[in-house]
Amino acid sequence: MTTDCLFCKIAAGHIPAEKLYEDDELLAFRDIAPQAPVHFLVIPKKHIQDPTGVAKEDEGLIGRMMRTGSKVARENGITDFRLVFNNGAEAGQTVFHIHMHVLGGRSLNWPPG
Ligand code: IU
Repeated sequence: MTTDCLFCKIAAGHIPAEKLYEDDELLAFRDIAPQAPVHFLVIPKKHIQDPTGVAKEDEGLIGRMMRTGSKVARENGITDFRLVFNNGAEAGQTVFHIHMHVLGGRSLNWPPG
């Protein structure tokens, strides 16, 4: 755990979150500022700063994030959804612990802003 990282603190249970799924490696929880009727985040419990920081050994973990996000989306009533990883401030990343947004429950525009 990185002590000054908000998502490490959520993963460790030190800060509360509305959890949708949890196992030894991953946590899914609702975004506090939802941008769609269904909007949750999937994070690894291991601290990885951003997609650029994903190592070869993490490839399986990232695959599990996608599979888990898709399963939790279906469990929350959506079959069509968007998966988003922001990498870096200019791309909209505000929390520097890798996270996958899962958004759905309304029509989503493309391209994003
Ligand atoms: P971003 O890709 O780094 O911009 O996404 C960070 C998300 O984390 C953003 O959608 C926030 O609303 C969300 N979030 C949260 O769910 N809980 C928090 O305590 C904080 C941010 I700070």
